[in-house]
Amino acid sequence: MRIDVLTLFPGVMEPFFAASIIARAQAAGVVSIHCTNIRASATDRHGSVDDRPFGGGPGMVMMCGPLFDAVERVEREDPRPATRIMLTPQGERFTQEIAGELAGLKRLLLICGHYEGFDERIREGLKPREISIGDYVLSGGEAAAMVVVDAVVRLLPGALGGEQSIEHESFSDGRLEYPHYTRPRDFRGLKVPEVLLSGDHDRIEKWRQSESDRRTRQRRPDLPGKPENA
Ligand code: 9D3
Repeated sequence: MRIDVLTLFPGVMEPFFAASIIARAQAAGVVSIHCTNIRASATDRHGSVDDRPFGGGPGMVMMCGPLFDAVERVEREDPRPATRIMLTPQGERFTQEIAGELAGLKRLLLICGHYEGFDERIREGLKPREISIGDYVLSGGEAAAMVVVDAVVRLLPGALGGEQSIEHESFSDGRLEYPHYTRPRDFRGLKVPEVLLSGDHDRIEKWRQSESDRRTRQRRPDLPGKPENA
């Protein structure tokens, strides 16, 4: 998969993509991620990418020209057609299901805005899918794009290397994880549950399932949580 990110802050995003699982996935050839500064497509001598809104009002609006140019330029860099995704507060809510859908594509183009919003003709002309990561106010699309890239890349075959399969994880099966413990057995009087030290793998498995169910019911009653399929 190839992922392009259009942003005014490539320097904020690049170190994130250069770390951990995403870095390893890139080194393994599973994905390549390219950040492009929208400002490189500005046409005036000030490097403007935003302007005041027609009709008045607060804030600045991302201009059509630089963004269309940036999209057209990066799309020409690779023959695979890109699925265009714009990160906006008005988008559909990002979910694990959407992450799975995006992970099946060959090429993504993520567009991050800053300022009050995008000129509406960017929506009309580029017809991107719009995604929001939740109901809270960010100062731009960059943090949201990092969330989307992280959730998608770790689903790509080979991205997790030798680690265990994603089938066991929260949300993919609609329930939360059981509690985890490691050494020491007693930390300042806080003990590891006896069952985990018992060596009885049948009992351990049953305990983990019941803790997972209890936690899901208590904290996330909205999740499907299928204890009967466990
Ligand atoms: C203060 C400006 N807001 C008026 C109530 C509108 C607004 C414009 C631009 C709010 C946030 C932003 C910047 N946010 C994003 O670009 C963004 C975002 C978000 O804020 N929350 C959740 N998902 C996303 S994806 C992109």
